[in-house]
Amino acid sequence: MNVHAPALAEAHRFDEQTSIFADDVIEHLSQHPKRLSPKYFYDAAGSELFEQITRLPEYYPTRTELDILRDRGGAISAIIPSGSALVEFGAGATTKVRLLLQQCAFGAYVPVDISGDFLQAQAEALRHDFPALDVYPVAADFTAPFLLPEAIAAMPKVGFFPGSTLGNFEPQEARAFLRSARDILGRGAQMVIGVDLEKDERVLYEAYNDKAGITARFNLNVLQRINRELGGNFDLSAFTHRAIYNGDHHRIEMHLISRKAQSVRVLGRSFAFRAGESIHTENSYKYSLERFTALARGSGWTPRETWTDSAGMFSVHALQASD
Ligand code: AVI
Repeated sequence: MNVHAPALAEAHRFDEQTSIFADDVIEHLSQHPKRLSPKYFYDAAGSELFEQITRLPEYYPTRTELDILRDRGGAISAIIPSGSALVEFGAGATTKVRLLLQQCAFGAYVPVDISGDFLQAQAEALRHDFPALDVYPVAADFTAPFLLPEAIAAMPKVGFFPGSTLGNFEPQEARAFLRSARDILGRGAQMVIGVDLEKDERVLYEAYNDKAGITARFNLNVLQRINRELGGNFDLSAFTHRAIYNGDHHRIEMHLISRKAQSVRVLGRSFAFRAGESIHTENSYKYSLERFTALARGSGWTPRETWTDSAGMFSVHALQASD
């Protein structure tokens, strides 16, 4: 992975993150079938489009998870030792963590995110609204090992991974993430994690094919990002959004489909597309409660409690690190 990054950085004067992005794009567009990693959706424009998605009538996960966190706040707080440090893997909108912070007596909050600027802004807002809370932001890729701040060493640890972001990991990546989180948080830790559930295919289809076309814009934005950051020449009007449910793999797949035979240049390289050819941009895995529980058990965690909404759309799990 990323073997070309130093050469690309040198030639284009890229910073480290852009070099890795460039290297991944070249590698993944050279594969058959072509693909792009979903982690590259989230530049400033992509993050804003994702916020819009979370408010769409068809996109049930965000509001359903918020309802569960709100309704089950008492039960969640009952299993969390007071004075625990809450370690959030990835720091997006603070709406969900605010619900936990309001309902449980945490002593510290540690948001972990690769985007240092964004992290500082979120940390400042939380310090302002929760003056008694110590906030220790950590700028790191939360899918790789990182060190927790020394200041929380003696506190009980609670991991927080909402939003069913786990669903965007391939099963082996999900297992690796849960194992790594277990190692980082240590013995006796707990984890609160949101997981989207399998359901009627039509509901899933509509959640990723919204009428307003925001998900399509979110998907296409990754091509815009390649154009802007890597000097690509994708014609966005020559690609179309496609999201389908793949029942065999229990996942929504997002693709960008080339409307015609065309050639696209990125960083001096040419990529040929057939009419109808896909770039596979995202998988969003949907779990049954049994499959998620088995995944957690196989990854160093013992399921403690599971909460769902009354329609069984979404689940929130409290896990305990296995000894
Ligand atoms: C962030 N993640 C859990 C979202 C999902 O539902 O898989 C990303 C997303 N993709 C399209 N719509 C939302």
